[in-house]
Amino acid sequence: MSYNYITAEEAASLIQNGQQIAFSGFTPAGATKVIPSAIAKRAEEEHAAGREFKINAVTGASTGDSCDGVLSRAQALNYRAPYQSNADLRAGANKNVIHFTDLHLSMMPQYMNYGFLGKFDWAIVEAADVSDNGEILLTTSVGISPTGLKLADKILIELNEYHSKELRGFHDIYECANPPFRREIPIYSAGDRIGSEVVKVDPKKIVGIVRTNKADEVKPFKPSDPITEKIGQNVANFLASEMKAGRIPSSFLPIQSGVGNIANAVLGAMGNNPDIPAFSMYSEVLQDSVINLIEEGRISCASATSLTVTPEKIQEIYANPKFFRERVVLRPQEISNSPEIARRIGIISINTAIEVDLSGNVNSSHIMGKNLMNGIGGSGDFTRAAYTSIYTTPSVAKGGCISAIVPNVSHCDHTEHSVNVVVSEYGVADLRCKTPYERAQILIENCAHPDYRDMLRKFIKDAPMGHTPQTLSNAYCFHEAFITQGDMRKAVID
Ligand code: 0RQ
Repeated sequence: MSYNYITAEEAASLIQNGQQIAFSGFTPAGATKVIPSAIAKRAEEEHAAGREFKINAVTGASTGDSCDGVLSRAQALNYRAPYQSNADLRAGANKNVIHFTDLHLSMMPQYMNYGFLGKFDWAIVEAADVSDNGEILLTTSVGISPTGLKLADKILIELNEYHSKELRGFHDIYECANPPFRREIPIYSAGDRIGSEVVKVDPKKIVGIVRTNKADEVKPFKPSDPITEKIGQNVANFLASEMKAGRIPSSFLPIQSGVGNIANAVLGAMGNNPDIPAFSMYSEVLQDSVINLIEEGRISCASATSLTVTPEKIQEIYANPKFFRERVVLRPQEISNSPEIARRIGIISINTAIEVDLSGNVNSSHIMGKNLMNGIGGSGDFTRAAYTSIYTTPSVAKGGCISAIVPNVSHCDHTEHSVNVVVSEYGVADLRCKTPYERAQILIENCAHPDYRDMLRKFIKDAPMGHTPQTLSNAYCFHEAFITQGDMRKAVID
């Protein structure tokens, strides 16, 4: 079949007010760039002419500025799920002008399949290649693309020549059957392949292809600072000691690691630790540090749904595709983040907390109980199913005015029942199988900043006897002090 090659503006002109679109992208990796920008421009023109124009956008996770940023600034988003990390989208969500829901990433494909999100008018997906018979070679992420391509009435493709056709063989596309017909997902180790290299669609659904040549908008990391480095070392030393104690087998266990500077520092420290053998990753995002460790032989293989690497790193991969194809598998997020597989293969999950309370509950997503930061992302998919779940956090934020260890979290994403270990620059709180009073004490003495330890000790000491140390009238005294006086150190515990 011969396709209709069109401009981004022609593609945008096909989109109608109120339509729902499944976009590719999991982080800026594999996100569409030119069609969303053209949709944003169209929205501005429609608004200037006094007409309504907003879309509902569902993606794998966050995207790049040329998708989430432009659409938010053009006030072109009505609904958006399941994760974001863009300042303009965040501002819209926190004013409730963009209706945003924060969802477990592994659940997205099935929420789409079951109809929980309604009908999909379009799938707009970045591809490295499209064959005449409708075989789509995805680029640097898989995310929700196979499900979007299957469910949407019509498809628009950004055919991005920046990405190498050598990506063929990196992807492993597999879709689960719907209950009650679903069987186990037959993955028994991180590198197993069970699906196909491409997504197959009815070519008649592809109404247009837009040619582009653009790198993913992945930003380089900030140089690591002493605090993130210390957190990384604390995690690596803890894992080495777990192996020594026989709680991690000598072959080690697969690692899941979140995104950002702390995750980068943790993987760097694990790579440098001589007591940790080469290990595998069963994760959602692969950052630059993973590519370095694969090249050094410290990571044996890595499974994820996105290759969130800088342009410099992706060129290293494209220069040596055979080497990386044997060591990297990109899966749909339903599979990369599957709790079934995480529990089976015994992953060690490492994610970042905004705050942790004295029971061990974790807030990963909201500031002062109300404003969305980014979202939970895949942290919940892995935490609940992990062999050992770890949360990292600097002990304080905003120059010491905010303690990351608080009497009660202002929003709860991961409960004390799922959180095993907390790590700050001061040390490691191993909460496994501890009582509520023991957990509180270990968190204060091992992870809290010294400026806050006496206040937290007083919270425990003054609490009336019960199974869990708690005084409801003081529960949010740290947060109240920050909101009213700009500093949690001014909290009064009475
Ligand atoms: O604010 O940007 O204004 O300086 O939060 O904090 O320390 O730079 O760390 O970039 O790794 O982000 C949890 C948000 C941490 C992130 C979170 C402020 C702090 C700073 C960023 P500024 P840092 P990071 C992977 C799996 C989601 C859960 C997860 C995240 C800004 O890691 O979104 O891991 N995780 N998912 O000052 C007020 C506090 C604060 C605070 C930090 N207690 N109160 N502000 N900050 N703690 C994601 C995917 O699945 C794709």
